[in-house]
Amino acid sequence: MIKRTAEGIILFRKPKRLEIRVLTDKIVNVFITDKEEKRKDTIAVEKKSYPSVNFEVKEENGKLFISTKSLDIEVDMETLFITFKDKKGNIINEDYKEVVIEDSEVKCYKRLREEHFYGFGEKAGYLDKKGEKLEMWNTDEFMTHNQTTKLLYESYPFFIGMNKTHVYGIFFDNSFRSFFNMGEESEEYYYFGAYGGQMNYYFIYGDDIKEVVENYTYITGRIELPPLWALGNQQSRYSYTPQERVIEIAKTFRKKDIPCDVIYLDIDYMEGYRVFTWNKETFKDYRKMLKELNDMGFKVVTIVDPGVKRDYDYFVYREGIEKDYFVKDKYGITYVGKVWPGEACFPDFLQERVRNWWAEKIGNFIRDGISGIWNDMNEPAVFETPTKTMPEDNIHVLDGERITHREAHNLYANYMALATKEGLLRERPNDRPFILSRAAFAGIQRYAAIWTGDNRSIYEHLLMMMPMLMNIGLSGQPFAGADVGGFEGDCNEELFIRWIEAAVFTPFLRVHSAIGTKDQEPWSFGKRAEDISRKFIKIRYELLPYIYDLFYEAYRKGYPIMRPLVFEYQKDENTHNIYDEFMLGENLLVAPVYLPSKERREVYLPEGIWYDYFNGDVYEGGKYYLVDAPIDKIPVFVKEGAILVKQKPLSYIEEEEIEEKIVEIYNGEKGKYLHYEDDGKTLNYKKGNYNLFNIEFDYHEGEVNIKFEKLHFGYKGGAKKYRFVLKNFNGVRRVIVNGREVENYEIYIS
Ligand code: MIG
Repeated sequence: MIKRTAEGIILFRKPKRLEIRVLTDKIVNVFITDKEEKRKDTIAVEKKSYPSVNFEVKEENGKLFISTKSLDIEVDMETLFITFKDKKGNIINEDYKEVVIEDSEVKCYKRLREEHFYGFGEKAGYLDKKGEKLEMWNTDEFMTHNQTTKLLYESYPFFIGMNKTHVYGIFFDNSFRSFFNMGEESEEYYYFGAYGGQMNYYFIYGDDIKEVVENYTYITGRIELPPLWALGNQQSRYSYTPQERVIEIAKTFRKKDIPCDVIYLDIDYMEGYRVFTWNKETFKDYRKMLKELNDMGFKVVTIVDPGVKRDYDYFVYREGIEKDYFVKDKYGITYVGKVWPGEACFPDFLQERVRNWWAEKIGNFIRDGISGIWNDMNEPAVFETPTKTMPEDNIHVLDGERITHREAHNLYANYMALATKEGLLRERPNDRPFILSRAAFAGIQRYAAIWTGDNRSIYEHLLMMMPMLMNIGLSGQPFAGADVGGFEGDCNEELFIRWIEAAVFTPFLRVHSAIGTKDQEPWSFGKRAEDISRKFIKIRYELLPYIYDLFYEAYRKGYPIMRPLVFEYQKDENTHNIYDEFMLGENLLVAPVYLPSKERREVYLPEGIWYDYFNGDVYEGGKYYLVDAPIDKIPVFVKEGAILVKQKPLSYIEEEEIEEKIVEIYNGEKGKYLHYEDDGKTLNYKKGNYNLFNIEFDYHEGEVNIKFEKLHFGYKGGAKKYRFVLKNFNGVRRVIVNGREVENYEIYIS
């Protein structure tokens, strides 16, 4: 029996029921069950309803056909096999075996079609996951991560399948421990599934990888614009203490003229690791410290863990017990697990009333001058247990329904981040909230930036940072970074230099290191490392407008900021598993040195002409080069026709209003670029208080023709002057800006 619904169809084939919803021409939701249950969307799914889409339904020879403008979907009414075809009749993706639906396992098989697989969020290993076996279960893995490490802190049950003819994504919206076998078991099929929950997935088609990511983030949401300071250089360690040490670090940045915007306070600022308290001895005058830091232009981000110390004299615990805010064990008794404060209880952030309580705590706590919150241990991690977390049969309450930790585990961090975001907004309703989270589930980008957890000061982890951040970016989370210099272990001079050279081109830039390790400030390794760090951090600050434009693009379209070459050059097979080069937007290609004692490295440049960012050397793409990279150089290339917007490097982002921006135009036939600008801190951009400029040029017969137009002008406090700089052009006779020949290539904004 078939029932047509507003969004699609429901097909009954006892005992199974298949629901297909057409959400857009290219996005289809598939839900199969054998129970009288409704489809459950997790917090990953942002949209609750979709504008209606035209589609046709037809039944013929035991098959059901659904067609949209871009897809033909065929369902075999006997087996419920689904085939997705393009409009030319070519198969994009098809089921291989019947879907398995059991209480303890759901599983969906798809035929392998020579795909490369990307996405899967925070995973060890290289870029392409073809032939691999993966799982999703947020885990505090403190052993050194290596290629065989299966579980890390975050879970994104999303992947992209790409072959010569098609590209699509599958988002499996199931929060239970999930698994993905991408051709490890068979050459004919792959499968994905979970140990519980529903078979509820989204098939996401696109003309290219870009469109697949855009469509995936149409479902799971996109970042909001972060405060600009969060794009600056950030310094952390476990832990800066006492407060005098924090001030000393801050002053040293200013004294040494190394740009820095943020200082992090790790767990030792607290009194006995009690959240929302300050250590009475080491942070006696924390208000004064916060003020001093703020006066010096530093933002302060404090760590807040979920575990609340079990201590009747401690207000947070008392309130939590009195109001019944904590996660329960299977008998309904408040669960106690060991974390930093010793025995602790865990707020059940899945409940709205608990989030409200937490939000109030956060709001009060930041009042004295804290700008952002760092969520750690939110897998949630629990010490002295074989599973590293709480029992799977613990009980949470979600939307009035009791669910087990098995289902809640991977969602815990997103709900905690949501509560934290509400807290920040409660205290400062018009400021952009900043949260840094270790654990995550798909959709985390709507609430928090992430970092990749406890890496180690080894070259392998400098390398691993690249594919990991790129796959996280392809999984809808563009705002991500790794601990620069490595967390565990002692960093050394050369490794630190190589790491910072690469990291300044990643979306989130923060140095962090573990307790007991060697100092890891930019000046801790001698003058050479200090000078090189300064130089590269300043390069990032110069590129700030360009980087911010990428955040704007991520906000609008969900594109990764740091992206693999395949994202831009999908047709070029050489790019399909390049994991040791990356792009910052579409214009910059970065090829870090990630091995010791190397003064040169192999670089692949895709089609087109490329210019060395530092000295303008010209390279013809489509080839491999051996590029010189002495210790103070990282190979970075600019694409022909690129437009880069820059500004002078400040020592912190809010140091002064930027009066002048520099528009660098790189030789090429033509180029086009969107430049975005707003106040960088408030939510006023959502009310139209921003500027959007279209910058374009073409070049022929010695004539550079530049067009600079206001697409939107709603923010008066932006740069007053744009200065154009031509890079790598030869034989220019005339430069025309907005129809007028000019000598000094400038534009004044009014
Ligand atoms: O069990 O707060 O990943 O960044 O410095 C270790 C102390 C707890 C783990 C985090 C790390 C942080 C550390 N935390």
